Amino acid sequence: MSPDLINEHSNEKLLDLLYWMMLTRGVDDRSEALFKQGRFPGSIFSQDGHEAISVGSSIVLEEGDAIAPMHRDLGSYLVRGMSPGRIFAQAMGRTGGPSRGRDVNTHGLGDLSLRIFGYVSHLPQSMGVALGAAYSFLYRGEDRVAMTYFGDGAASEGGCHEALNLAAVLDAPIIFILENNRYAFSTPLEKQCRIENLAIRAQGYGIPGVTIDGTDILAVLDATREAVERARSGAGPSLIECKNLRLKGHAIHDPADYVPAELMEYWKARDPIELFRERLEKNGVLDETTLSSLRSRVENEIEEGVRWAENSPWPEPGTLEEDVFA
Ligand SMILES: Cc1ncc(C[n+]2csc(CCOP(=O)(O)OP(=O)(O)O)c2C)c(N)n1
Ligand SMILES: [Mg+2]
Repeated sequence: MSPDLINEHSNEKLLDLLYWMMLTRGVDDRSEALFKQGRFPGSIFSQDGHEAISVGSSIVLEEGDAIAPMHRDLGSYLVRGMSPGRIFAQAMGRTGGPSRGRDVNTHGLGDLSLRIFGYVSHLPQSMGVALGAAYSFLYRGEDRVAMTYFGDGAASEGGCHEALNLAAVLDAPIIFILENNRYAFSTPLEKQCRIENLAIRAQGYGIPGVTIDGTDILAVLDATREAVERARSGAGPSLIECKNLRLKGHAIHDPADYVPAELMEYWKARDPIELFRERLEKNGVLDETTLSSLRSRVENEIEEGVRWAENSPWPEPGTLEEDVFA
């Protein structure tokens, strides 16, 4: 765990990071419960174990920057301004969701007014979309950056290498966050490649690449800050590989029984939220009262979000052909 980084942040900022991770876990847990109650036709991709990555990276961005999150990046959506209510409404197929009831999946979970691209289901094609945004910033001389996410599985696809290479050649202001959670659905890393740290591939593109602990939010934030500064200064893209494990199955239907028990135990003891909570307590930043008020704040926001989503109307059948471009 990054030893000194805690001193670089105010207590307010540290508690804010904890809050966003707790909200992410809370929305994810509630989504699972709503799914089991039959109130959620959409599928749920577990976020457990990814909160430090999605929150720690997206929190570095500024208004006007663009982000192309993937299916483990609920934290990025929340941090970038998408409310829990809209996220629930999306999975419920209500008009309050970003795709206005056209899609009950996270695929349609984009909002250009927040500069969030809904992700492209075909892995890893969101990387190219984010690169397009980054290049447009460069072309127009705008002081903005783009950030995108992809998994170890997506890293084995050709589009990943095309996006990284082109970003390097263009000196595009983009940050590539690689979530190496050791599995692509049920395929373990060792069946995909013969290397342990995927960031070494950055050398092949001529860009910086680092491998960091994806359970340590301060390490994620620190690495991202450096990459964002680099991109803003005109020095081009960076690759940040965050290592972790998905603490549940790929999606709600998957019990992940192919993951060895010892491996799961090892990473469960490194739950990013628990690690950070303990660290804040040890450093005198968090006490029981503050924690319980954070918990109630999160719980209230989730309750409010569910209520808002369930009150949001279903789409009118007559609007079926709206937003269809081809
Ligand atoms: C080209 C393509 N093949 C297969 C899928 C189905 N699929 C969706 S997510 C996923 C696993 C991706 O693994 P990884 O990139 O490691 O991300 P993780 O789910 O582990 O976060 C698969 C196989 C897809 N969306 N696109
Ligand atoms: Mg993976």
